[in-house]
Amino acid sequence: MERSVVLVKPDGVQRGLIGEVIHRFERKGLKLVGMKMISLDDAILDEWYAHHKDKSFFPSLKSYMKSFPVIAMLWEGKDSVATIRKLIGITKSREAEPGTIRGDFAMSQQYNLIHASEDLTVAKKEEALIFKEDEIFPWEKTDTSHIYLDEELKS
Ligand code: 3AN
Repeated sequence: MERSVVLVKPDGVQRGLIGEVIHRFERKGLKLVGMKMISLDDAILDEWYAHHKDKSFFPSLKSYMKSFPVIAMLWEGKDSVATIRKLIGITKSREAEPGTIRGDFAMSQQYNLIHASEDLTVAKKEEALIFKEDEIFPWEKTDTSHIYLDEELKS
């Protein structure tokens, strides 16, 4: 099963949307296998947003991400990386589809509430940056057979 890293960013924490995010992912059938509040620092952010380091918004993005703590979560599920990207919506929140988290709750391109790993390679890198091995919990979710067909679990 894939694991995806999700951050409720400083604006999501300030706006009281931590529970809303968890609620949506839980109802979808995803499994929460790690969660903590952390303050991001330059070392993590330079690595995290390395692909944006030459963009004009990079300094502002970094100071925003450091401004308040974030909630980091690890969500597990079949094809969870792509599925979660659909649930969060596109970067420019005011144009994000209604029904997505950004589409329903945000207006900004920078203050867009939530981060989710872009692909599986990035997800693995982000997981290693944030979570120690003993912070990841491979618990058994007993309703799994009601969420997936047996064949889906095998493939
Ligand atoms: P996403 O979070 O949708 O994967 P990325 O990876 O393109 O988007 O950008 C990372 C973060 O950088 C965004 N979540 C947003 O906070 C910020 N960002 C992206 N584009 C801009 C922009 N044009 N102006 C300001 N901030 C931006």
